[in-house]
Amino acid sequence: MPEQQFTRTLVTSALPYANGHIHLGHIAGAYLPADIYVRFKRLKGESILYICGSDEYGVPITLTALKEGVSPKEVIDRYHAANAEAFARLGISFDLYGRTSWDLHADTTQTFFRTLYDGGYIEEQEMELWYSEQSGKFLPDRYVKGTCPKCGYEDATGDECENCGAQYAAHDLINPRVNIPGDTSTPVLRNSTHWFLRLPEFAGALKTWLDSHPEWRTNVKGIAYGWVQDLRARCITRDTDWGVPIPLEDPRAAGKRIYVWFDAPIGYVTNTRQWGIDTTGDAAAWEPWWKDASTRLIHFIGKDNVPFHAVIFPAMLMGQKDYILPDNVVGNEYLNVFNRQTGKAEKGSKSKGNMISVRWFVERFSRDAIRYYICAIMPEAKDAAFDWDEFLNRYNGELCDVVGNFVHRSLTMTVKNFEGKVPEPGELDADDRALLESLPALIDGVAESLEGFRFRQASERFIDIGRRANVYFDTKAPWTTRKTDIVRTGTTLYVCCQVVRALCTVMAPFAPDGAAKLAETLGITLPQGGPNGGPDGWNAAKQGIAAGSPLQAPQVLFPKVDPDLIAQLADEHAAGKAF
Ligand code: B3M
Ligand code: ZN
Repeated sequence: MPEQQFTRTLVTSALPYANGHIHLGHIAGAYLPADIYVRFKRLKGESILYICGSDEYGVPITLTALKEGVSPKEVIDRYHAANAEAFARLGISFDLYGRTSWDLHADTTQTFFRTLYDGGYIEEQEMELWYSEQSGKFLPDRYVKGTCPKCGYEDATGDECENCGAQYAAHDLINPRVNIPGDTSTPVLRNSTHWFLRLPEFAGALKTWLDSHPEWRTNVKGIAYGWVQDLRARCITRDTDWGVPIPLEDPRAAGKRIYVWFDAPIGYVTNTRQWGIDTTGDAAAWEPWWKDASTRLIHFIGKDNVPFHAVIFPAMLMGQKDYILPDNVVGNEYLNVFNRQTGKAEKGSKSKGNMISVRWFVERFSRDAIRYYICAIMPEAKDAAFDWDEFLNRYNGELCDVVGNFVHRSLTMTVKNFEGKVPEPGELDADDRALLESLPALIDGVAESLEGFRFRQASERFIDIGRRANVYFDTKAPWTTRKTDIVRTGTTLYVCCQVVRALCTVMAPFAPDGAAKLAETLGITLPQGGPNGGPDGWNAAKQGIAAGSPLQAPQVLFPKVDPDLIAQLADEHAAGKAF
């Protein structure tokens, strides 16, 4: 099959629920990889748009509100603002971070629903649901808890077990109990009408579409195929007043709303619409991003969101007739937490208090340090674990010692001995030529990894450029030749400046602040690109930096982290205070 030519790329990251602070697990799953990818593409000058936002409906939010005794609106306002800020501080560079509570979103969602309904893809079903007579309401999702009929997990919800993934009818739940503070009643079963998305209608098309993407990650494909083999109609409404109203003139829709997992992915569309209005004033500016076959749509998500992005949302898009489908769904595994006491990795959990929030972390470390380490251990094919010692060793030992140090000693020596300018090279020897000639391929190597969504490999290849440069620097020993052979020293440092120039570009997606500082020192601009594209600043790195170019005094790009600080913060973390 010939590779499809795309003219623009739309990247999305899963919309985090606005019911808690985002933590490093979120970042490793859906945000950092997407941001690195987007920054790379912007540098390359491709037309690219990066959309995200808060997921503001659903039971997680109303439950938080109930437990805190505040309104759902208060909850979402608080966490929307906090999370938007945390992302910004980490340099996650969305073009728009929207909200599903916007009116515009109700409009997009209702249009999706109506189109599916009119196309015959939505059916009604009368179903038995758990109901609390004490609270006088139905108990959707996590409002009822009980024992899983399949695995015996005691915190299973009404129709789904988060432990074993089983789905079952409400009456199969064992020992149901009401999960509302103050409600001590035993739930009873009652009938209610709901609306279901007829997923089996899309089985053939979904299978064909999945078959056309052999390049997807195996973990994502495995889950998606598993679902497609066993599709059932899925309930897309709930008994709640917190959600998008059902756009049907039907008395049975009273007191019910569209299910959050139906509206949430549509949030990507809403937020693209809002972005179009904000940036162009044109209410139709979003359409090519979702309806033009030359747009490449890529979803970045954590593994638990695969069924929704690789099966259900694509089916919803198919039912709209004129929408494109995702070209890739990049799903990451989980980032666990290494427990220093037990010496084992464990799942991040609120009750264990072992999670590290972004807001806590960005107060204590530079975002380049955080981004670099999380990228270096990114849970792409299997779970990874955050480990304080490893954070220290990899940041200090790789980004600081290998890249930062090479850049710093090269530029310091150059500025000192060559009047603040890139020196004129003398005759090149074999070492000089070997390093210079290897640079384009090394830059391409990083690009190839990024294009293939292999972020760990990309970061290793980036550091590898620094390693080679250090070997060269040590072999050439310019600090010695400086006293005996200034021409030779100039040649060495000229070659070093070329590597520094390449590193400046290559580091930008991973460590944007370091790259910006270095660009200032080198007197170059790294193109910002964006939705309209721009010059190819990535490959421009291969042209190097001309002899005679003025240099500013070098700054420390990556200050080392103090091991004592790590020890102290690891203790705080162990005490559950890193959130
Ligand atoms: N908010 C679930 C989650 O945070 C959900 C993702 C929505 S993406 C459309 O895992
Ligand atoms: Zn179970």
